[in-house]
Amino acid sequence: MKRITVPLAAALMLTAGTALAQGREGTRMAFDFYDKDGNGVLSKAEVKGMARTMFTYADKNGDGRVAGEETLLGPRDTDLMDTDNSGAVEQDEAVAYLTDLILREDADDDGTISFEEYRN
Ligand SMILES: [Ca+2]
Ligand SMILES: [Ca+2]
Ligand SMILES: [Ca+2]
Repeated sequence: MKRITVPLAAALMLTAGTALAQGREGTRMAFDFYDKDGNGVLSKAEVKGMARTMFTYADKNGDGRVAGEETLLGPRDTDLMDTDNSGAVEQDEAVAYLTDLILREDADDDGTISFEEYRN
């Protein structure tokens, strides 16, 4: 299978509709991309890297905040993630929220996300 080397496609697949988007092959490519050490599971650090990439692509004007027309998961991003009530989602808020969200898929509670957990 072709391996994708640019983060853009993987990040777009994620931001287009969260980790569930684009079918099994797209999910597999995204998973492999973020599994930086290639051990077949996503550690918390790798999940954080994924969350940071999602934030970077969501922040289209590069001002360090996701606000207005920009969106990570949907129009309610700010309600969900704006823990300091600044009216925007900053990177630390997005990374904390998304990391929690993804790590919630850790069905066997081993602290890492396997591909089977990730695609569910
Ligand atoms: Ca890994
Ligand atoms: Ca922005
Ligand atoms: Ca905020």
